[in-house]
Amino acid sequence: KKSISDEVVKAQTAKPIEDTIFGKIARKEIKVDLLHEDDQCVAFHDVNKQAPTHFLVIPKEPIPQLSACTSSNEKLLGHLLIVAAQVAKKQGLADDGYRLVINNGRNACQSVYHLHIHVLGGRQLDWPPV
Ligand code: D5M
Repeated sequence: KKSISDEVVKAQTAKPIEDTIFGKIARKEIKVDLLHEDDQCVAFHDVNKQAPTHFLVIPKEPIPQLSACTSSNEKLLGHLLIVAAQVAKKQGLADDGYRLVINNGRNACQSVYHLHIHVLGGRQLDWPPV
């Protein structure tokens, strides 16, 4: 059993960003069907799907948004793209194509402030995105 002081320390050091729904998914506090998991990221279906196949790739590290990234995140960002392509292939999207989207900030309608890459496919997508 953890002591109270451990819990207090944990509460005092918790960053708000770690409390997004995606933080909880990344830490396995909320169980979702994972399409992929490794030491750096997880992928899972979007609950509000905008295409026949629509999944998200998120880092385990709770980075709020793309614009918060620095060159220290270069390797991780590259990894997320590679994983997106690998999962897209596994989902059968490789032949017909698919789209990656990162919504960054208010104008882009970012709603969850934990970095995520949308991967959409399984239908003809319009351009430009509305
Ligand atoms: O997109 C955030 C996306 O996250 C949006 O398409 C819904 C999705 N979402 C929200 N909660 C969940 C859970 N619990 N599982 C799966 N998908 C979820 P944004 O780019 O921030 O607008």
